[in-house]
Amino acid sequence: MSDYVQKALAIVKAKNPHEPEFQQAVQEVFETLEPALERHPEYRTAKILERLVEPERIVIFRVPWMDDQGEIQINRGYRIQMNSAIGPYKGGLRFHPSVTLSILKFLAFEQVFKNSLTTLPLGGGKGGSDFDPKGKSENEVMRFCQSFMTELYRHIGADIDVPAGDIGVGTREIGYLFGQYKRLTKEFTGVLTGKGLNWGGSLVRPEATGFGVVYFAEEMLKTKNISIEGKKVAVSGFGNVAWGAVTKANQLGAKVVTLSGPDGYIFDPDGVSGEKIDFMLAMRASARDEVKPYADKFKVQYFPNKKPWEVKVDVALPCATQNELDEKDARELVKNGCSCVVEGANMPTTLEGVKVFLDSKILYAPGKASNAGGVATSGLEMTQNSMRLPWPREEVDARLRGIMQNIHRTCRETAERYGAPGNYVVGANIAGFLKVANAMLEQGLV
Ligand code: NDP
Ligand code: 2IT
Repeated sequence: MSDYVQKALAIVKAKNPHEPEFQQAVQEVFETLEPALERHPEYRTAKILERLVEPERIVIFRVPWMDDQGEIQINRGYRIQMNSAIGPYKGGLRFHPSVTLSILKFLAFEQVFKNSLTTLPLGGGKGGSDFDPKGKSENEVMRFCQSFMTELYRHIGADIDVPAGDIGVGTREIGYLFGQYKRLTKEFTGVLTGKGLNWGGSLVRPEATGFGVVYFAEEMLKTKNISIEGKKVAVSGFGNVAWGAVTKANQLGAKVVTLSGPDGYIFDPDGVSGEKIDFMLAMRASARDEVKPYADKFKVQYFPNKKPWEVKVDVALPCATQNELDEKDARELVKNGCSCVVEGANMPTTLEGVKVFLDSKILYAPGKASNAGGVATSGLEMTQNSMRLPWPREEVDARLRGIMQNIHRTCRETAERYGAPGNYVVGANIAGFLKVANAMLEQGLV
């Protein structure tokens, strides 16, 4: 690392001492930008790195609501408006008890580069709350969402900041949030994405992130003349992204043999297909924190407190959460002959794990490139809302596939151009960075 990058990183660590996830995300990006900074000294003069790590704005707010027993509950709400150089802030909302400022800042930071890669005019943001949807009644979830929006609505808008779903936030929550936004503003606009189909949502948005991950995997394998058909795939998680990935993997003839939850993983040698995929939706809707019900229902092996990365597979798709795949897991995957790791979750691999994948020269795609299909389809939802014209499924899916192919090509070409052929981390980070950095330069001292 050059002196400049080292210093910039040291400042980030000193200024954000209690934010390990944010530091991790910044370090991963900064370490790869060197060749771009060398070629473009103007970024350094303009202090682009220092600006990128300082959110344009953060809103932190109280979310009071009443539970079904009549007891008052208080949660903390957040919206990080990270960067609007290339478009309105855009990014999901996460409702999970583990949510902290550090986690949302890392997600917002990643989002800036991811959104830049989509080729759509989307800035970067993220938000959420430490609210735990697990075990909450429908009415409690609604009251929480209404209270959350009662503050958030002041800070967002179809041309300002457009939130969507993430962990713990799906169509149901987006519905309650949208309803409250409409009451408060009298406006029916595309202020949120991931909406229901009858009120402005886009076809394919629910599946989009997982579909995009598999389209990306397909492109990566093609560079080695390998087809995804017949490949054995390990998936982690059983939520929205995992469901989309499993669905598309099946459509393309691959066999998914694992799913996981915070409780452990299941191994299904016959493949997660057909009604078993529908059961993933039922498990998620039940708001239980477990994948074990799958093993009970379909009589397959269940490994409590274990991660699926010990299974021998050709392709691994981590789709649960951050830092779910560490150095040891990465070594195990590589040792067992896994030749392609494509991230569906945001930052699921630790820095040490990433190094193992890069050193071993297997195909490895960072989430900001491979899971961009979700936000890209959110961008397509915004376009349809602006036109007041819904597109048919085929049109959205074809555009999504085209965008994923485009991101793949951009990553490869950029990595090549900057002296790291085959390195998707370098390709994604530099390509995502250049567009945002240039927009910032062109807009003056912002
Ligand atoms: P869901 O809420 O649908 O599913 C999340 C899954 O991960 C659940 O199985 C959840 O179990 C599990 N999980 C959550 N937190 C933890 C934890 N701390 N430890 C272990 N498991 C955990 O979320 P999504 O599928 O939407 O999101 C999954 C990942 O994909 C996240 O990293 C998200 O940021 C990323 N992503 C999502 C996009 C989207 O459009 N939805 C787009 C791009 C990326 P439980 O909730 O029961 O704990
Ligand atoms: O991490 C992500 O890209 C998302 N959760 C989707 C964001 C969006 O605005 O659709």
